[in-house]
Amino acid sequence: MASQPRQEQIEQLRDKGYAVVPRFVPVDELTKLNEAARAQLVARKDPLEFEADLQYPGAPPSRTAAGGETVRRLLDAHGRAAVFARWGAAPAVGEWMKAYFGEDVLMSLAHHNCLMTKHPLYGSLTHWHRDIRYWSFEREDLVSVWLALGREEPDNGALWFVPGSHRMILDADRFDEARFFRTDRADNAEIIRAAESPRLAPGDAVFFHCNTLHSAGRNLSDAVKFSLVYTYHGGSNAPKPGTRSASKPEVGLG
Ligand SMILES: O=C(O)CCC(=O)C(=O)O
Repeated sequence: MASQPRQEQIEQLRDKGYAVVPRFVPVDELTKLNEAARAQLVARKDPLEFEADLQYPGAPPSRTAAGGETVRRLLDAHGRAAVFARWGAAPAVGEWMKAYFGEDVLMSLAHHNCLMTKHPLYGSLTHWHRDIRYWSFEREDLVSVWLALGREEPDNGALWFVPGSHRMILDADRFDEARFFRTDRADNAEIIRAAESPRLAPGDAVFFHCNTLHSAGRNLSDAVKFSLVYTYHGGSNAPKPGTRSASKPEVGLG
């Protein structure tokens, strides 16, 4: 099946808050990304984030408990491997983002910029949230690209999205102290009922808005799931000075 034209993908992102682009990464590059991902997981070089640090549901209670050394994110993907950096600033990504933002685009090195791993057994689920919760920019208009290096389906911890949630006005009391979307409220539960989990094949990409409510399940398969994730914003939407969002240099995509 042929991909939708880019403009339709962008309209879908504007409407639903996310858009899947099948076969976004060509097979030869996907092979290199997978080789680099596996080598990086074996090398375990800092900066790493562990499941035990996050304490999401299903995570080991501490780094010394069984499974406590399970890696959740290999941070600074851009600095880890040439092929990761190449995909962060790939022309296909840059053109997509420029068409969406309608101006020059910058990639944040402070947000996402990671290789996400989800392990069987100790890989935790992620509750409903908006990525913007800890980000500080002039406008809440950023887009992330999630590159699936392998298949991603509900049984191995795939993402779930609430269509249209990026356009919803949701007061602070709909979220808990960690700014997860509260599931104990009937009005929130009604919203979550509309969630969809797009099945991703290896090399597929999901573009999603920083205000789109999303979550992800546990990995019930027997293989680690790898995804490369970067975040972008338009040149006119600067990170606020003094915040974590402004703490690292950014990469221009022209
Ligand atoms: O893979 C997951 O558990 C979801 C990760 C996620 O939503 C995030 O890091 O914002």
